[in-house]
Amino acid sequence: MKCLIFTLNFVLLVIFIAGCGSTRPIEEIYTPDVPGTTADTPIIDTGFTDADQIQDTSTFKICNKDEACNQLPLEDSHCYGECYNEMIYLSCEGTVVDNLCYLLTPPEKPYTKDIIDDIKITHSQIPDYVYVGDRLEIELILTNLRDEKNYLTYGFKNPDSWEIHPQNFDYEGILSFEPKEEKRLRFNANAIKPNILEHVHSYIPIITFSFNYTNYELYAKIRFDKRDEYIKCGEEYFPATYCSTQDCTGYSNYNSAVCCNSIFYPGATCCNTNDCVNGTCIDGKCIYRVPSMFLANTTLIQNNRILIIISDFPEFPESELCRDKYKELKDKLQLDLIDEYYKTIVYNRTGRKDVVNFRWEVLAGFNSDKFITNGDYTFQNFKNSLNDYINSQLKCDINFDDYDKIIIISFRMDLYGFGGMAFGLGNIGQIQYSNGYLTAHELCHSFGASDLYLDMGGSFQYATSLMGNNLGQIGFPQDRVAWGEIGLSDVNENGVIDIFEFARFPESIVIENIHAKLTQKESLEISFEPYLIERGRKMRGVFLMYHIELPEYNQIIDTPEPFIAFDQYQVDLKKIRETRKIKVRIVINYKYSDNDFKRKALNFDKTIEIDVEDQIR
Ligand SMILES: [Ca+2]
Repeated sequence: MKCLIFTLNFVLLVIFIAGCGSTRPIEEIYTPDVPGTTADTPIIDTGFTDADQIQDTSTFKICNKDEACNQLPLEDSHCYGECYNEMIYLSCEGTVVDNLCYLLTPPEKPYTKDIIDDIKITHSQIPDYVYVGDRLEIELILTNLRDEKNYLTYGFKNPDSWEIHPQNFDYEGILSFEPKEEKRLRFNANAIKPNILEHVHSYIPIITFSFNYTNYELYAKIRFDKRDEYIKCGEEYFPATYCSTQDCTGYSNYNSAVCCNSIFYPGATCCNTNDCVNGTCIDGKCIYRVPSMFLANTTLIQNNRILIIISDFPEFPESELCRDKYKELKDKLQLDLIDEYYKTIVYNRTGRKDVVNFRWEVLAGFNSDKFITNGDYTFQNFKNSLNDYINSQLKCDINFDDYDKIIIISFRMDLYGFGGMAFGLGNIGQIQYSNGYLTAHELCHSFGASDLYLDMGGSFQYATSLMGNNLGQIGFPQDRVAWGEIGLSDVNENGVIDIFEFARFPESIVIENIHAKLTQKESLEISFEPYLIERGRKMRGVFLMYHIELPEYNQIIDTPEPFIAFDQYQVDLKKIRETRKIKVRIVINYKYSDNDFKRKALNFDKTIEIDVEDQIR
């Protein structure tokens, strides 16, 4: 029993941690005026049907080694659809400056005004680049152009990458000039912290003077010095991991980085699949499984029934709370944009337009004062309280279990400063409703995609991606990395685009390759592979939990992975070593939305006696 609790806690912990992946803090959320365009990617009916319905086999082909088929092949392994090239190298789709990939226009040195109130300002020569540890001796030359007396108030500030030591002036003051007089301000500037990675959004100055309240700036970028443990990339050196702030918070950090073709990619883990121990490299990230994230509860090839509940916004009147308001609110919620977004990325990656099938239902007009009485505005309490209210008080005919995704939107919800958050099992919380791409981003987590903006990669190669938090403000949100994570590539390298290996409307659950073995670590390990059967074919599925029992030893475990280990305190290892047999009960439940979006449940419950392999002998 203790083990069961531990396992459940572990699962909750995993779900909770993964749930933190989400969107940028609310104050940074930008609502675009125009949804990202899909006009340049027209969707054409390819007329595909499933491979097993194709009678004419004269068009079959075999995909090349680096291609994948957009149909699940028959037993003969021919592709009856189209073969898609799956060779993926990490490359820069933007401008390369300082061996860094800028997807947006790289910032240039700003113009700085050099005559302020008839005083001309020049300076001694400054190099464009210095190395950390370099010391510059800089002289400003200020010349009064007037035939009369003049003056300048002055002060200065500098970023923490530079240390400034004034030689012949104070930190602030007034400079008085005789007619045509020239004055020189001398100071030392020590480059104390490399800032070459920090010029993403603006050019960082050495020093900013304020002369009569007009800024005058000097510039040089600070390179990392050459060190053996750094990654050499072109002529630059970069650290392998980086944290630009004291506490490593914020997005100016990375824990991994690669240099591919002389371009440095912070946050990436691979240039190509050779760099990944087991997984496949997609857009700079090694992906090991599909769906990639623990949060995922369905795939895009399934029918996804989605319930949206809007609470607390005064623009939605508190009336007809049980009625589905999809038709009147779909434009406000940009639901067509979300449909179109997923149809477009699936079509662009697979050539198929018959994959995405969302059915939306919208409840609106709720007031959380009516159902939250304990001041707890966390998502979980919001959802539970809403469920009670909808069923017990309003007696609506709505069952949360009938939906693949539940999105609750209220500005009062506590999402730890985020605008939206995915919690696993298809649960999503949002504090605003008007940007469809925010919802698309959170939904993408529920299909298996991870965030790309939590480190510096989100400022460089992933800046224009949906999971890099481009919610439409920088054009059409790209599906980089995410497309591999949600099944639109061939991560398991079997020649079939992964999503077409997943069941849509399965009829039953089977398990294969069930193994039990006694290990060197004095444990009994049991593993198996679960599959779904659809029209007689073995397909993959997203299974959320496995219930495993060893009836001979009163062991009961719920685990999110089809793998479990028991130790000597849980089972009699000696006895098992003698008999080489173990009875295992495996229970798997699988729920999905059927062809007509009705909830269907499959249940697998079998007790099997299996042979135990002994690794010690
Ligand atoms: Ca595959």
